[in-house]
Amino acid sequence: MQTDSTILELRQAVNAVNLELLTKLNERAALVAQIGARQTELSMAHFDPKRESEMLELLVSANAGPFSQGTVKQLFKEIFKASLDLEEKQDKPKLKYSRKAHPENTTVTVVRGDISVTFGGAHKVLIAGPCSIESAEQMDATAAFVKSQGVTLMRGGAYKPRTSPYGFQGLGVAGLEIGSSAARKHGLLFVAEVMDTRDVEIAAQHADMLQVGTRNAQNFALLKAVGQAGKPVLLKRGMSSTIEEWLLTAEYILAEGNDRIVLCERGIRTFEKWTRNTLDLSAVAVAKLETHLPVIVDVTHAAGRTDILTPLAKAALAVGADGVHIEVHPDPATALSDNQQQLDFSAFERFIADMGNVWG
Ligand SMILES: [Mn+2]
Repeated sequence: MQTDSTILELRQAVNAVNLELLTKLNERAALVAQIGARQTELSMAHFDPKRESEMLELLVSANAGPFSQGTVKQLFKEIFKASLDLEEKQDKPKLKYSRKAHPENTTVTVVRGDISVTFGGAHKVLIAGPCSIESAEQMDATAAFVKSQGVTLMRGGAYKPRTSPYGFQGLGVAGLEIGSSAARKHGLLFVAEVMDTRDVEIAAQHADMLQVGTRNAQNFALLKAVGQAGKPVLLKRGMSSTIEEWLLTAEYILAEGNDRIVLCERGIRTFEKWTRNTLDLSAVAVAKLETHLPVIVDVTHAAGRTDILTPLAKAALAVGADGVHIEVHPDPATALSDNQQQLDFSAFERFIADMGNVWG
């Protein structure tokens, strides 16, 4: 088909305008990038809705057509969005969690005396223990058992974030004492969740690693306090956090000067009901790519059931996780929390056998 010579000429003119627009758009982008850099220096937000609406008003009042006001707004909103993306993108290498800022893997060592475990190194790490600390007998039995299974880092909750205020809230300081003494007696390290800034100091005295749980993933005061506590942090992903929000959570702790952070994917909320949460293995792969921090997977809370933990743990390690977190209890049926999803000792032994020789 032959093209009309008038159309050809007009198209040439359009090409020329396209190139002019491109030059102008990039001129604009370069200016915006300078503004963005200055805002970052001053710790100011890039997005300013007032400024955007002023720019749009100015454009609409200057618009002589043929584009409608709505079209002009729409086009410029796209340009504003692209500019904001540019500003955010140029900040990203400056984020402390970013692999761009720190290309090598960070290893996180949890240590007390001559007992230590390292995340992100050559070996995969298994964290195991009960959901809640309930009694000295329960923790003593669990500690002896997990030690016999080759575990070095035992978990146990002294402060329990429960959906109902009438659910078991944990033993608090008494629980921390029980957990740490059981760990010490059996030569284990101890990780415990902390929920309140007021408890960080006492928790740090008893635990070798502090956990920030999924419900506190955006408790920024707690993140700052944990960042200052001088202990390694097990940082769970919020059940409704995007990957970016999760990593920015780590940034809060990093910004306090603490880079001993182990990220933990624990399943996110979706429409699915046959698992308690949906284990997001993509997030593990993305976190390993985007950050230099170790990443582990909590299979227990992701699944909410005991019969798929081995395949989930295998999948987690296959996708690049540096370890697995799992709950085990001497008598899960009588546990004061999460009694549907904790393994008993014989099921834990089967889990260890099925996983094979993967732990360091
Ligand atoms: Mn639990």
